[in-house]
Amino acid sequence: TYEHIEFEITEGVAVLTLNRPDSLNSFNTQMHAEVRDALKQVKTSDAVRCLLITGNGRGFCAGQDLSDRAVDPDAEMPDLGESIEKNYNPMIRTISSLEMPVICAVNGVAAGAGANIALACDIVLASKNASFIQAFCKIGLIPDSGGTWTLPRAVGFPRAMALSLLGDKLSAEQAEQWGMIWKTYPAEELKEVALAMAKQLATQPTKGLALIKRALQASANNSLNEQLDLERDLQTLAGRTDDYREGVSAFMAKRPAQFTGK
Ligand code: T3D
Repeated sequence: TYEHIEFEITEGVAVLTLNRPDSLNSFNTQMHAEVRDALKQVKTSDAVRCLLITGNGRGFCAGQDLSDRAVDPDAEMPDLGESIEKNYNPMIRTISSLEMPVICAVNGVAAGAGANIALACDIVLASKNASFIQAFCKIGLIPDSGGTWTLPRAVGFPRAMALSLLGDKLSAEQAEQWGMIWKTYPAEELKEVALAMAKQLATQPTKGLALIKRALQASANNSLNEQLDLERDLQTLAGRTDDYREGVSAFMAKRPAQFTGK
């Protein structure tokens, strides 16, 4: 059992809930280890076909726990590159390469790495009272956890630059209008809606969804010609799945499809 997260698997959905509400679910070393362990289970378990990440309390995640970084004027500075390499980068790489949809339900403020963990997920839902803050600039740091890559792609370069340099709070509703996230919901509905979406996605052709994710991610760095080649290759793989066969049979027989994720 975990101390700083909650983790359960139900109906094909793994729900990972950050659970240090007193510090707005900021990351200390132990929470990193627990998230790493939970993500490993998600990756290796056949029972999981969708991941939902959310937080307890009034915040989603305030990034790095800065009380672990309170630097004594005489002490040696912590090596942040090491922390990124060991903790944040593997987490973002795992989330973005998981072969299933990852939903983030942003239940409150998402600051620093917390904002960018959300942006690394495939579908971001947020409560109406949530917000996103690229808080790094206010303490002399740069956006990490993939933010310098995901943010400009999500909101465009000028907005990404201003958000990163100013550290302004972006409301979830503004983020929705800009298309940075998928949808906002009243706070009391968010988790229910997110879980229902996750359970629905867990009944879908998981391999196909994973290939969709791969194709869209690759488009960021590909020319049209490269992307056409990639679509050909990934469609070849999709066409060999059991779920494609089932999807076509069910359509032709006018019956609901029973996908196995294989
Ligand atoms: O170091 C490395 O490994 C490199 C990687 C860095 C990745 C990063 O994420 S760096 C960025 C770190 N995060 C921040 O700079 C955000 C800091 N937090 C805030 O700016 C504000 O808390 C918020 C804007 C997120 C929310 O503001 P507000 O007014 O709603 O809440 P609050 O009162 O500031 O916070 C509530 C409590 O949570 C408070 O504790 P208290 O006074 O009730 O005992 C506050 O200290 C605590 N808290 C919030 N964020 C953090 C935190 N404690 C430790 N670390 C935090 N990041």
